[in-house]
Amino acid sequence: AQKFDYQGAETRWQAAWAAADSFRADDASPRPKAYVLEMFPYPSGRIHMGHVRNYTMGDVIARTRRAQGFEVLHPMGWDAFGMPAENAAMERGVHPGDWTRANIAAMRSQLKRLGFAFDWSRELATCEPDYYGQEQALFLDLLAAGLVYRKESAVNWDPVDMTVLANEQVIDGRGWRSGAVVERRRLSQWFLRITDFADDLIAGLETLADWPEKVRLMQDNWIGRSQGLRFTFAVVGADTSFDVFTTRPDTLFGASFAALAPDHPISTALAETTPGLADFIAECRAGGTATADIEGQEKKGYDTGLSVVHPLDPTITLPVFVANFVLMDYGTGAIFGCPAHDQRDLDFARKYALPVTRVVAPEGEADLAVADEAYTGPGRLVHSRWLDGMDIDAGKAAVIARAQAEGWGTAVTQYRLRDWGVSRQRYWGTPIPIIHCDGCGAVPVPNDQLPVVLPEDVGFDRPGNPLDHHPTWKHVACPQCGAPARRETDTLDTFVNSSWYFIRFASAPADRPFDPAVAAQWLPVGQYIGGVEHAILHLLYARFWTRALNRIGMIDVAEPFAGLFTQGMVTHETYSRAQGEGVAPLFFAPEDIVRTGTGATLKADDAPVDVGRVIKMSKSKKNVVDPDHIIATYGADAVRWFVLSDSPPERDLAWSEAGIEGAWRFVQRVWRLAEDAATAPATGDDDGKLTRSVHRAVAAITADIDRLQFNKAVARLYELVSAIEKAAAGPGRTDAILILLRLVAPMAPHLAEEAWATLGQSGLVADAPWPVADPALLVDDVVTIAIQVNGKLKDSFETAKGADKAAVEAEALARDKIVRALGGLAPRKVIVVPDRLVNLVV
Ligand code: ANZ
Ligand code: ZN
Repeated sequence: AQKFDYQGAETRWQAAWAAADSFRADDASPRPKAYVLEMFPYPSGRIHMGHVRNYTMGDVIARTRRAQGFEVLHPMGWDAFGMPAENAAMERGVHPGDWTRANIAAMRSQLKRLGFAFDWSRELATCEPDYYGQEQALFLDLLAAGLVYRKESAVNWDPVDMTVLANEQVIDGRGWRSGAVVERRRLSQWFLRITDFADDLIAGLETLADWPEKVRLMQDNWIGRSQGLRFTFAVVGADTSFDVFTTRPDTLFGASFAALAPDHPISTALAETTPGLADFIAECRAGGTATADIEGQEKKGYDTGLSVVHPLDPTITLPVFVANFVLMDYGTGAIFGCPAHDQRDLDFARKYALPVTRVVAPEGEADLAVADEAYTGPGRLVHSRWLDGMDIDAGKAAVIARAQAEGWGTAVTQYRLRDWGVSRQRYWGTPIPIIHCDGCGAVPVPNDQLPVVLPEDVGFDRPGNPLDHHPTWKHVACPQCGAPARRETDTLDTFVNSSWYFIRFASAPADRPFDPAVAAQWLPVGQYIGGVEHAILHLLYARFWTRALNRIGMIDVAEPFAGLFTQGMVTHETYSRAQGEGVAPLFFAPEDIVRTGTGATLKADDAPVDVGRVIKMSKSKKNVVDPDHIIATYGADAVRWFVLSDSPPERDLAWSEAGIEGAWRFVQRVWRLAEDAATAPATGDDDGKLTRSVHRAVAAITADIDRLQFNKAVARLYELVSAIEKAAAGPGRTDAILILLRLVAPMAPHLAEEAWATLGQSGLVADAPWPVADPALLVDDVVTIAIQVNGKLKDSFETAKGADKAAVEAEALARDKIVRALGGLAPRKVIVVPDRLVNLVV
């Protein structure tokens, strides 16, 4: 027998699908619609195994749904703006656009080699004006609806590179590129009012039954709704007061100080006359804005000398500090500190020798001493006068009730979620379509002047934003008064690009962002698949964006993704050699290694290397396997098969040579079955046992794919292949193989097409309907029912054990042989012995 010629098959069938336009989604189709989407890739240069795994899963669903009669939308595109393109420009002098477009071309051809059933006619790249121009239109729609605003806010400023850094680009308080100590600066920036949707975004999680529980929880925590009390502290001996926000009003009798944010108006005012405080505030401003940075810092404060009155007992006063761990843009920018029950407060209290009073005691604990860990668990209130004995919730309610009754505080709901700052001081992004005029202020670019196109002629030899340095681009006339004005040179956060691409895939007219009627036919996305690293920001922003468009009447869905699946990573062992104390080990790529039982050697020198842990594939550890190389060696189908087979899709998949070889062997086995069947004469009889195995496989595999349990489906296909191999050659076996091919087609489509054609089937297996299991053949226990006419055996048939008498009788009477035997007479009497026989008396 011939080996399966995967290279020939890949070329042949990819061309056939393209020629037939098999995977184009037709908006006008009367079939029910299914939208299957994988998170679109960043065009970094080459696809990696994580992409292969992600897109293979989506492809199995898309192809299966298509076979099941759905009109499937399965698009692909490029999340093409972002920093790496600018880094390439700075490091290698290539234009971000050229770099990005070359990467897209390379990755597109890699994806095509894998035979994914994408509707390439809908391909989009976010860096092209036809996409980002429509994004600008949407931005202006949201601005008109009051969902966009401009305000001053703190950013991380790199004083050497003269640029704003994202929180991730600040490492230990220093710029990732320059190494300079980062400063906090205030800049005017654009914000989207995501906080307006905080409650909706929480409530919406309830409707997302097909999302992982874990992701819903992460979103809920990120939005971070907390109930608390906002109350006023009166400053002793002055006509001033300030508000604090607390989620723990129950601990008020444990208060030992109050603290203000360095940027709090009272701090700023005091600093004018207190040089020491001014210095302290300046020190606080150095350092990043990320919460992690702030939490990691040593807690420091400056005693203002002021004190405030305790609201529950006017005889108690508390000192007021300015503290580095109090943030201006959370709550009210001021707190009361309760060291026994808050770790930050405890660290602070120890440093400044403030009292530490325990006010919550766990049930049955007598020792109330506080060491260096704050107690945040449940318990009953102590040292709290009239609150003593209450549990935490009762205590909170009691203090809130008293505050409201006495008029010094109110219950409030607070969110951790902040409005979404979308301004980036970068070139390679969507230009914010605003023009600044000295007379008119910030003026939206009129719709007929969109898109605001990025200039191509920019340089990266100077620090800062190239749009800002461009000699002419930003100088325009004000659309309102005609006076000389300046374009906004900030671009939008790339998360904006990925917040609506799935809508543009569904509908992409040239003259507007999307056609609502067409988009409505496809949305919400039925199944979205991607990495869990996007569980918070991307998904939250896309949910917000969809809700915002819904609120302004542009789209009819509130949630963009009905089903979500987060797949595990692809991992590989590492190979390294130690290079001595204090020096990082030297890592080697898998293709340079020979595995020797439990160890490994380097091909170059035959000497051993250390085999390390199985971890996520990464360039730095060199444990990456290049998809191109694997496709060339084993074929696209073997790669697809392997990424589906070895572990549950939500878990990590350890890449192994043995695994991909096993996948390759499976492809050959299926091919051999088909080839043999095509050449062997069709003799023998139908095999009832094989038919039952086939139908059971059909039912089980259909259910597995529905639940995205691809590894289980794969395991059942192995079983089915074994069952077919054991069965005698003949028409029954050939039928079984044809069903096998339809089941295998979503996973190994080239193999399935080639075998389908070899078996003389007309048309594409991609166009063949999904097999449907006969429920009668699925039951576990099957009995043979003998049919007698006047006591003489005439026929028999198989049916489910315990089958209904009437059904058994009907089946018996309908059989060809019996109809003939009865010669048109109706039996006088029918005797049914359950699970055994039907006797017809004529
Ligand atoms: C007193 C208290 C006692 C607090 C206690 C906690 C424990 P979440 O749950 O994250 O909303 N806080 C309030 N505003 C702050 C700000 N601007 N910067 C830093 N911390 C601030 O956190 C709410 C708690 O964080 C509040 O409750 C407040 O400290 C602190 F045993 O008030 B708490
Ligand atoms: Zn003007």
